[in-house]
Amino acid sequence: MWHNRALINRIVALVLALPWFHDRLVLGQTSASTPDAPAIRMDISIKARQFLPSPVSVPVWRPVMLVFHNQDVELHAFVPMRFLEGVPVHVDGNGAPQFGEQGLERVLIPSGGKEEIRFLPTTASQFEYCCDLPGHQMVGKIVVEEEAAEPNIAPGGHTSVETTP
Ligand SMILES: [Cu+2]
Repeated sequence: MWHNRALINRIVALVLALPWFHDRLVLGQTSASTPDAPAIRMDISIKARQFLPSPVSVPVWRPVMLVFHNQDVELHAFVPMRFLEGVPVHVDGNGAPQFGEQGLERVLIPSGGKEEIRFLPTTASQFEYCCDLPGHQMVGKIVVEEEAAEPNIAPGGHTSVETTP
């Protein structure tokens, strides 16, 4: 049974790891961001039962890669609570991701472990995530900011800018 569950999780992870342009097709949305726009990398250390730094700020409609480094001697978890519900997420690293019907629910990150979590923020807002292991009481915050200027479009790109409702 356990092996089946692990296999299902692996398959779900693969299915969710689709390119960004497909993500937008799935979500039925358009934007000015390009599929090959470089991801914005944010390194977050987990140390002494804290997520550092927190908050981190990222622009909306740009692929983001959160890289968690567990520098503690104990296991921790990244739990996105609600903010990644229904959002295609690519997870990579030596942690143990758990997916449910709403997508990524939790990633266990071992001591010394590193986990990359990639997604496309589509809403400018503030989101909290946590570690839900007993007694840890760890909360981190991600601020998705409205971009002041036009998103960067590669020279020669044909991406058209459409007004969002
Ligand atoms: Cu923890």
